[in-house]
This record gives sequence, C-alpha cells and structure tokens, in this order.
Amino acid sequence: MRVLVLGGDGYLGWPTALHLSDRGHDVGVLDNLVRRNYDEELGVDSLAPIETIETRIKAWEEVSGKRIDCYIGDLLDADFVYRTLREFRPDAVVHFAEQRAAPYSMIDREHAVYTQHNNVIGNLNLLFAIAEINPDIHLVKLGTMGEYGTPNIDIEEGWLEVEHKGRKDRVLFPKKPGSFYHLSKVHDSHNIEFTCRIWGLRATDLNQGVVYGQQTDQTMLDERLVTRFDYDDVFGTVLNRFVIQAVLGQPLTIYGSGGQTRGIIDIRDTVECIRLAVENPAERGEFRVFNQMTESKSVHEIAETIAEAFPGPVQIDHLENPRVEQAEHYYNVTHTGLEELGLKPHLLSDTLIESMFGIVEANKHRVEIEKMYPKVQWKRIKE
Ligand code: NAD
Ligand code: USQ
Repeated sequence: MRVLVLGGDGYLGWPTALHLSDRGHDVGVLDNLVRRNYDEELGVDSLAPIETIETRIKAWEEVSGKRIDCYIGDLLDADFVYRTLREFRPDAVVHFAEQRAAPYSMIDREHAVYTQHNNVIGNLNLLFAIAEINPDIHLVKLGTMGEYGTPNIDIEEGWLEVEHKGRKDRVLFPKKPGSFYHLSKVHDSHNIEFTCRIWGLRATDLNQGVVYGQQTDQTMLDERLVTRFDYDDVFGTVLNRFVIQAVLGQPLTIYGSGGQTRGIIDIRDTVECIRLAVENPAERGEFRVFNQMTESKSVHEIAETIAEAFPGPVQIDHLENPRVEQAEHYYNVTHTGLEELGLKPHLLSDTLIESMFGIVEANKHRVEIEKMYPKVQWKRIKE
C-alpha cells in the first residue's frame, strides 16, 4: 500500500515509517520539522543525537534499498496538504503531526492557543483534502488515552452503549481530558467522527497510552536511524524519564502520591499497531476506535519496576504535583481491538528496560539535570 506518514520526523513517526517500509509498503513522510524548534525554544535536546531527515532517509536507502519520499511543509498550509495528497496518492494517511506535550500546552495562553490551532486546524485541512481528493483514503489518526481521563466507569473502545429513560443508543464515550493538549485530541476525534458520519470518510482513531522505549528492529540497524529520546520536563514521558534518572543516579520524580494510573505501550508495539490498522482498514463511513495500550500501571508501579530492574541503588522522590489530576481512582480499560487484529504485546516485564539503560549510559553526558525538574504549573488562579 502507499502510506503517507504525517509527523514522520518525530519520535514515533520516524520508526513507524521505517517499519512500514520494511514490510513492503511505499512510504512517504511529511513534516514541518517544528519539533526540532521546540527543542531550541526550551533549550533542550534529545538524549540520543538524531540526524537530519535527509540523512535518515539516505541511510535507510543504503541499509534497506528502499526509498522514502519526503515532503517538508506545514499541515496548516492547506495548499501544501492538497498538493502532497495529489502527488503521493496515498491509500492510507497516518497522522502523527501534532504538538503532543501536555505541559507545553499548559505553559501560557500563547502555547495553549498554538497547540489547539496547530492540531485542530491541521487535522481539519487534512479531512477536507481527503474528502475532496480521494474519500477512499483511510485516515489512521493518533489520539490519546488521555482523551477519556480517569472516569469512574470502565473505558470502552471509543463508543458506549447507553440506556436512558428506557431508550438505547450508541454514543461516543464521554471525555474528561486533563490538558489543553489532550482537549485538542478530543476536538479532532469529534471532527473525524463527523466527517465519517456526514461525508462517508473512513478513519481509525488510535487512543494511545504513554509510549516507552527508543529502539525498534529497524532503528537498530544503523546509528543514523535512531529516533529521538526526550528527557526534559516538557516532552519527556514518565517511563523514559525514570529510566534516565535511574542511570544518572538522580531520584525518580513521582508527581504527588504516584497513585495516578495510565495505559502504557512499548514503542515496538506502537509501530506494529499502526501496521495492523493500515493493513486492515476501516469501512467507508466507519469511525473505528482502538485503545492503543497494552497494560495499565500506576506511576508508583512504574517507578518500582524501574528501581527493581536497575542494577544499582535507586532513590524515589515524591514531588508536589505540578498538574491537576486524580491521584487515587478507578481505571479499567478495554483494549482488545488491536489484539484481535494480531498484536502480540511486549509487556513491561520484558527485556526492553535493560536495553534502555545501555542507551542512556552511552549518552548520559548530554543530559542537563536541571531540565528534568517540572516547571509548568496547571493551576493559574492563586488560592
Ligand atoms: P513528536 O513531537 O516527536 O512528533 C510529531 C511530529 O509532527 C514532529 O516531527 C513535528 O515536527 C510534526 N508536526 C507537528 N505539527 C506539525 C504541522 N502542523 N505540520 C507538519 N508537521 C507537524 O511526537 P510523538 O511522540 O512522535 O507523537 C506522535 C503522535 O502520537 C502525536 O500526535 C501524539 O499526540 C501521539 N501520542 C504520542 C504518545 C507518546 O507517548 N509519545 C502517546 C500517545 C499518543
Ligand atoms: N509523571 C510523574 N513524574 C514525571 C513525569 C510524569 O509522576 O517525571 C506523571 C504525570 O503526572 C502523569 C503521568 O506521569 O500522571 C504521565 O505523564 P507523561 O508526561 O508521561 O504523559 P502525558 O502528559 O499524559 O503525555 C504523554 C504524551 C502524549 C500522550 C499521552 C498519552 O506526551 O503525547 O498523548 O502520554 S496518555 O497519558 O494516555 O494521554
């Protein structure tokens, strides 16, 4: 199939492009490279150095003999989006290209507005381009488990059967997101469901949990193919940060009590989930939702797992939580759809954590410790 990966220069988009290319698909990547600018703005850098998109693509061609087409441009530029779809003629578009850090969206008004504008308008431009150029294109869109929040009922895969005053209906699962970033994904989901229902588009919304790990079968083939590995307080995610802190001999930074529970997924499973979704498209008019996570863990359990796996001593600190989130809550998620398509999950107890220690050890001189401490506060109103 011809697959266009939007956000193909990012942490997940790049390994996904390689995985799909490796499996025989004709792959193109689209990116405006803005993620590299956020690093400059925040004064941070990926723990493992990453090559330019041009060098990455050349390296993949040398290693695999396969070509990846490259489109540098912004999803906010509708002409560019239309031109690219006409030229590349994808069967599927995998959409990773959004501002994805919750703390970034909570810095101030400007960052909240930027995040929602970038994400919601970019996605809308894409929906119109698909509808007008080829409504058969399957949109595979990255959403997030955080769209649901932590409700006191079981979380279903996107839809909920309700009975109200004796009548029944199937409705979108209620959303209770925890940041302006997570809200942008809720807005996207509604826009996509609307276009499936009204225009007959076909889409898969992947509500993904927190991803961990840095290596996939393809990125390991050549050091020029590595993907980014963020450790800072804004873009670094919890499990990756804890691994890095353990190796550096820094305390693991649990926010609050650590009782908050999240869905998590190994990066090797992320790329495989995308392949499965692409190769098994939704029907025309179908808004299909999968919860793309393989297990649930509390932040405290994640810290304990890392501490047990690390060969040296590990200290665990409880910092005052900069976010506003529930600490003790019910969390039970249905996530059977991708496994029914063939996903064989790698669970946290597998060997991946040890391999992550090695990557961090090799790059630990690049870490600026003060960039690890949380600075962005969710609360704006002084009490
Ligand atoms: P990332 O920031 O590393 O990659 C996103 C890429 O999109 C970047 O290369 C960026 O330059 C590009 N981009 C952003 N806005 C763009 C625009 N307007 N036009 C063109 N390109 C643009 O993020 P990631 O960690 O790879 O996440 C990818 C997707 O997966 C995001 O949508 C994110 O919300 C979702 N997701 C990520 C995680 C995670 O743990 N990393 C978990 C769940 C969901
Ligand atoms: N946390 C800590 N200590 C840390 C970092 C985080 O206790 O040092 C806690 C946070 O308070 C939160 C949880 O860990 O409760 C997860 O935080 P995170 O920064 O790892 O993840 P999050 O902000 O939720 O966002 C990440 C990705 C985002 C994706 C989301 C999936 O950046 O793109 O959408 O994970 S989900 O969490 O399912 O919404």
